[in-house]
Amino acid sequence: MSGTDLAARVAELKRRRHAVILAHSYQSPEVQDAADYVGDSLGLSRLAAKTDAEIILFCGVHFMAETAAILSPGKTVLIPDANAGCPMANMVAPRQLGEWRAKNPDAAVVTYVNSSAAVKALSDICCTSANAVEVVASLPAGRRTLFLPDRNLGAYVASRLGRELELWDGFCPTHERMLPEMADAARARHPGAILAAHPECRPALLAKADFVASTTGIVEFCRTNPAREFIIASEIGILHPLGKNSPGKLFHPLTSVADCPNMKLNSLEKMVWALEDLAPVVAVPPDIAQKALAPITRMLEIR
Ligand code: CIZ
Ligand code: SF4
Repeated sequence: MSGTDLAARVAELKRRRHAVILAHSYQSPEVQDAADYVGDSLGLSRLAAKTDAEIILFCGVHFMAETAAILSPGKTVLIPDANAGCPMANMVAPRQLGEWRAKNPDAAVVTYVNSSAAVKALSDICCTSANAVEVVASLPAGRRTLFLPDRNLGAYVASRLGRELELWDGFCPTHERMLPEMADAARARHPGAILAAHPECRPALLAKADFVASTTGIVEFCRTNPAREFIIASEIGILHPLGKNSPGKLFHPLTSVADCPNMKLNSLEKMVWALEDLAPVVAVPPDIAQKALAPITRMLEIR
């Protein structure tokens, strides 16, 4: 089947199944275009909780579908490819967090949503890249704080707030591939362009950026900024919503190697299969879902 035929088949199955399709802005363009909503993991999970649809096809990575399942008990959450995991989320196991907590019994534990439900279940509060600064700022300033799994986002939050955080040594392999010298090369290629970067990038690269924000923050910044030309240091899927939201502006990826292979496991063909078979289902065991809901809810109350 051609891409157009597959997209038509997805639309037909979606109607027949009364499903809603959510896609992360790091998905490939054709997957994003087949979705009802495109956004970040938190925005999409909020939509998942609100929708009347009983079936949610979540085109993203596993932890995102898990968060949607936790916030939408009773709904069926499908993911096109069950192997679409996030290496950063896999860099901390529940046992390791348990040990870290035991060594720091008085510390608060802030967990980035890029983590498994079982790790969230052992945490005090969650955060996303859009609200990490506000979440950490909500904790008492003198309180010892463990931040996981992303050392880069943690270091960024610490520097923004002038606070010390204990950082887990995790990172996103895709964002880590972007190096500070690439910023100099991109600026030389595109003089005058504004450099916007995601806080999962290395601190030395963030130091060279004009603006640092989450995916939603970058899209909004570029849409409203009067400049016409931008260099983007984030996963390259974001170029698609950037182009759609800011027609007529020019976006250059910092590098084409920032392409997350896990995000790209999902495809139109696998979306068809998922809607035909109602599988693979992403389900979180009820005891873990219940424990993980508390730190997620605490985060949602802040922002
Ligand atoms: O939370 C998300 O969706 C991720 C992984 C990135 C972002 O900045 O939105
Ligand atoms: Fe995980 Fe990085 Fe891929 Fe996002 S881009 S899913 S953080 S590996």
